[in-house]
Amino acid sequence: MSTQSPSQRYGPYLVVGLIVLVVLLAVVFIVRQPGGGAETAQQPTVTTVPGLSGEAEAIAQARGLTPDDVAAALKTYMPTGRPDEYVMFSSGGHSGQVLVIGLPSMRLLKVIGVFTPEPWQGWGYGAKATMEVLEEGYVNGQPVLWGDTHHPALSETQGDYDGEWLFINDKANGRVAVIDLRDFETKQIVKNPVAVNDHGGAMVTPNTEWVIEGGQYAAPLGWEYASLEDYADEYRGMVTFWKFDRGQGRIVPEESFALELPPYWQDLCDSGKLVSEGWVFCNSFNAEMATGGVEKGNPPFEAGASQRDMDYLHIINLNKAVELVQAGRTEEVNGFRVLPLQTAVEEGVLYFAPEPKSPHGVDVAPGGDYIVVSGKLDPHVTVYSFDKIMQAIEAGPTEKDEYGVPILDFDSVVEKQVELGLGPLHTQFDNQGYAYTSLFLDSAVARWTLGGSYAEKNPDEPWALISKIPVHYNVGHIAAAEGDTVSPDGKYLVSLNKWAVDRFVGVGPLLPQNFQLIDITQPGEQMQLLYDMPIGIGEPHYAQIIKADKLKPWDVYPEVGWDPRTQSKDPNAVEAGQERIERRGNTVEIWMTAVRSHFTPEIVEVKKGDRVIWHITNIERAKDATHGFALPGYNINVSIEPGETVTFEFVANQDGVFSFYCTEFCSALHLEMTGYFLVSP
Ligand code: CUK
Ligand code: CUA
Repeated sequence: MSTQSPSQRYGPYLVVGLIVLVVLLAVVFIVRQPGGGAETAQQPTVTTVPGLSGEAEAIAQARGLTPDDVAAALKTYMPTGRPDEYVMFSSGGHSGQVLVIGLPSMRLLKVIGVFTPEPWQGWGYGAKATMEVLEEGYVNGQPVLWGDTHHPALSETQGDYDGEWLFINDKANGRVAVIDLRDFETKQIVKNPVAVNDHGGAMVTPNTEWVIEGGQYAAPLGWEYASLEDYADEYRGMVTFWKFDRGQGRIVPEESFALELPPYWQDLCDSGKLVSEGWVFCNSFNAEMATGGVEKGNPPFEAGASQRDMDYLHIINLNKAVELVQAGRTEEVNGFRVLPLQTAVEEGVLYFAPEPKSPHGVDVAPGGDYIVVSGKLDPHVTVYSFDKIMQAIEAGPTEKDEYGVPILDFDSVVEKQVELGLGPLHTQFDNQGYAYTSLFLDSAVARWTLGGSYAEKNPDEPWALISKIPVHYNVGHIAAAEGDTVSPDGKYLVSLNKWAVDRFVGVGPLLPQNFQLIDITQPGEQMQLLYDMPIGIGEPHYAQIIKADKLKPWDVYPEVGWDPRTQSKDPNAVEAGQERIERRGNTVEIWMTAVRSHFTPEIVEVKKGDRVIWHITNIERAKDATHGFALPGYNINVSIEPGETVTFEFVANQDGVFSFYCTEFCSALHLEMTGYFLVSP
């Protein structure tokens, strides 16, 4: 029997074991870092932050905060009651919603129900105005109650956000929604009659005359059946120009049109501005026209669509296209006007410029003079000169693609190629002559200099990479303050990261996305990461950031009895004392008011099988005095904001006793804000 104690016996093995474990853990940690493992764990280091004392110093010490950390915390801190300087409208991804976030605090202010029912706002649970909007978005009558939102677009006046409207596309189902920024509610959804899905939308022209919706995966126009063997002949790409009528606050489908394009997969688009106003730029991939079929021994799409070195930047003369449409040179697809590809080619509406293969983002510089295309599979961004494009068009291109579209000579239209790093995707701009490009594979944001007239704004060498800041991880889009307008603000940039990996407490295998706020105020190499905001609703793609004081939302609806759908007084609004229930045959109609802390009437009796039409007016004029209305068993749930009138209709097909109640904790006697809906057999 040994006389050694367990620690003496096993000590050496434990030490060796521990070392092996630490090394293994380190390897695992490094390997699982997306973007090549350049990251290292941030260990708290005990430092002293100059100028801190008392509790602040103790906190900084305990957390190992550096002076930069403390500055970052202060830069995002907004004391209670202090509103944010900027508002970011972010795509909610396949939640089908829009996220509204304050900057620099990164506080979530609202989730706007768009393509998807949203219970808190009573969006899509009976309220007629909301059901009608969602129904506009049904596809061939088939309810589609979600959307894959990608690109929000704020309305613009002379190329600057005006804070009036917001548009957003649904990639999955080829739809565009209109949100009124007076009440932050969705007013309209249009389904594209030509394409089943989209991607390069929504983008607006500088005065919001047109909302651009670019296509993605080619299909026959109207997505009618055709064999993939007839791909080149039958399948087509498209870009749609939706006419927006500001007075009505609606897209007008009858005045809108699509442009037929070759069946390359059009990706993102951007509108020209200032010198390039009237032109639109969309890039594409799969100029190879690969049709997949890995199961039949064909190259998979990812390989088939990446064989050639070049795809095509689509250069579209929108003004010319509009002239042709107005002259009646269109055909109809599902009752929607389409400008045929052949006409577009003959009349000089469409040109191509080669672009490095499988690009992703296309972004027009603030002056409208340069167009930046990101390579995705190429470490460069390719910068096209609008001037040179115009010269090349005038000189008359000699090459054509197989659909007859003129191809401009690459070298004659490119201003510069700037090498930034791996996986460049999207570009934004600031007020100091810098451009910023997300690098997906590098998990970084690159800051680089524009040349031309932008070079006067800073001392750095033009068309050069200045610095990169690591982000965590796998960045898609980036959004800078007013970063795609004619006058970007600089100051803040948000990196919309797809992966969070190790940034937050674990919440199971589905992790949040990570929005990172970056301070871009200082020139040169200094960019500072300020804040990580986990996003538990996914997956966001693009966002736009507007100066908060440009938004002029209502505090309460302008008049008691307001219909938010029409933004006018509702004929079924009712005043206090005028509440009533009327029966006409099998129809029972209720005109009800809601005010702290009661509904009037409180008891509604009907017979099984009756059709029920129910109007509720919130007669409150106090800011924030919202009431809800929930009717159990009937899937009715509405939100009635101060001044609003809501209508819902249903058939009382279940008999019994149903207690309805207010769902917003509106007052001390909120629980008493209830009533009975009695359905006799
Ligand atoms: S996006 Cu739509 S795939 Cu890069 Cu604009 Cu995310
Ligand atoms: Cu009204 Cu609670």
